[in-house]
Amino acid sequence: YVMKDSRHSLQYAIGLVHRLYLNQQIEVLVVDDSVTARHRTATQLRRQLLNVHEACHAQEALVMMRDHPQIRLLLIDYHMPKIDGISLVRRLRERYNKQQLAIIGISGSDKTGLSARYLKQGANDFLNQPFEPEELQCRVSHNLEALEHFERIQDAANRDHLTTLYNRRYWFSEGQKWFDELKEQNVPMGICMIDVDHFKQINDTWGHDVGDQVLRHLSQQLKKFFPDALLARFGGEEFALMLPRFTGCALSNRIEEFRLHMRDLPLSKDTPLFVKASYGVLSVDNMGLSEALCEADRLLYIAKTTGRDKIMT
Ligand code: GH3
Ligand code: MG
Ligand code: MG
Ligand code: MG
Repeated sequence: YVMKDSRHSLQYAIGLVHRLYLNQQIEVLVVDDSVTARHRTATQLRRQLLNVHEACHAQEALVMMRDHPQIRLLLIDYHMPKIDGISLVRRLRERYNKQQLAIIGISGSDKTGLSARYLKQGANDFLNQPFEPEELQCRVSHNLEALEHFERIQDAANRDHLTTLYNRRYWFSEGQKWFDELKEQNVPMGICMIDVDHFKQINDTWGHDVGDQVLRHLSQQLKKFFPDALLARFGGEEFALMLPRFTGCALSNRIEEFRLHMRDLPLSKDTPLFVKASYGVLSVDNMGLSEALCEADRLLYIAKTTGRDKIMT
């Protein structure tokens, strides 16, 4: 990657190297009916180590967006047959907001105030053709950086810093959406509340850092074990799960499996510490989200007061 002399580019380059290291290439889409122009733009973007898709008209672009949900940025030419670039922006904005997806409008001429029209329809930026490779590179970098900044701000607001699980507030707002959608589609669901047993003792015996490690360890295992669940750290050593499609025995068996898995899994090779916890497990029927959570919490309390290290349904 050719580093330019601004701090922004340096940060971008570091981010790029990091993503390459993690094998997470950023996907972009160039939409242009002119083969020559499209190839030129795509080639320049590939030099920026981006994973570039190409579409020759709007309809193809919409299909690609559906098939490649990882696409983060689009460059859209104006003059195209059937659906022009601005109409395509309008359609895309019905589905993706500016913070999810960056759009840069492109046109050969700006005589008709095209840039303003693009921006009004929700494009993030505009490029006049022919453009310098460096201008393309800068605009693309700036727009990707803006998306990343927004993502970081969002994560800071919605996630717990220690475990990177969602926080309680976000779990509730996202959970309500899941809840409503699942109800509408008649999909049953389970809710589980977890509280680590005698966590204060773990802190007192092993130290606060090991206590933190325990919370991260439990969170990682939750993510692995329940990839389709909505997970949160509610605070302290308390966690919540929403599990679509799991109720009754299937739900309690799955949670029991996890409980046993955790109590057999040492914190690390050198730390023979096994995480025991109590679980309140509820199959949701005719109730609201808050009510369901209260009920799961009540079951958790019963698990706590009747011996701990168990699930209560
Ligand atoms: P019980 O089995 O009844 O749940 O007992 P407990 O010790 O797990 O529960 P208690 O509520 O008495 O103590 C929770 C402890 O968790 C107290 C608090 O210092 C500790 N704690 C809360 N947040 C963190 C954290 O982020 N890191 C660490 N290491 N400890 C935390
Ligand atoms: Mg064209
Ligand atoms: Mg506890
Ligand atoms: Mg607690």
